Amino acid sequence: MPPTPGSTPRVVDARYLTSASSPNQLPPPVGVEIAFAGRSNVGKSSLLNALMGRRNLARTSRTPGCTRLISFFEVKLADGALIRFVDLPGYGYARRSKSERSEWAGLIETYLKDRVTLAAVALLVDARRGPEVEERDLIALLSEPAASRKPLVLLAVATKLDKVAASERRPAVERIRRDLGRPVAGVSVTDAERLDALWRQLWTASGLAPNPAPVQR
Ligand SMILES: Nc1nc2c(ncn2[C@@H]2O[C@H](COP(=O)(O)OP(=O)(O)O)[C@@H](O)[C@H]2O)c(=O)[nH]1
Ligand SMILES: [Mg+2]
Repeated sequence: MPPTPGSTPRVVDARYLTSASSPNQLPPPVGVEIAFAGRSNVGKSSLLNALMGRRNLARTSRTPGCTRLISFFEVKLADGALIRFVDLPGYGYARRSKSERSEWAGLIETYLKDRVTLAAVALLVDARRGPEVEERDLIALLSEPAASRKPLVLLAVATKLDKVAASERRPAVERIRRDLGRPVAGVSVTDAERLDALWRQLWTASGLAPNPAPVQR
């Protein structure tokens, strides 16, 4: 049955495709990609696992900054559509050497500026911490005109909302929204309803949802 407008996409399969540590290792650009960005430990891998309905496909780690690769996952939806989820390396490694930081910046910037299949970027921000300079830098980078790709959807996501007291959740998300000047989806890996809402937004942003609702670019 074709999906109905407003419904949540159902994941029927998810698999790891490949990882790249330099631009020449990126897989051929095929289909539609949604990238997930955020500082180390913000909850990227956990969110990817939750959205893909897989416990440990995107490896989660308690050691911040141990992922220096761009990893690609292929997600198959019930209507047969394929979406690639892309786990970007976390930023905010103060302890890294300068050359390592510039290698990282080169890879991530090349990907974000040139990738023709990139439809949307989910920018993750810890709900308790709010955006800092790295998040602003990333938004500025994504706002620059890009030569080879279409304009993309930027979705801000406030993570680990369960760690904020229930009465503080709405104000915390609202603060981040005001700070970034764009809509923010609050999520927690333990909150299925919020995860579904985010999935619907990502699906719309991918351009694969039926009669997509307008999304702010
Ligand atoms: N309470 C809570 N903890 C979370 C949530 N998401 C991630 N975490 C924890 O935060 C830590 C870092 O998560 P991870 O997904 O590895 O972050 P990454 O470095 O951004 O990939 C891990 O200990 C996770 O269990 C969440 O929604 N709620
Ligand atoms: Mg991770």
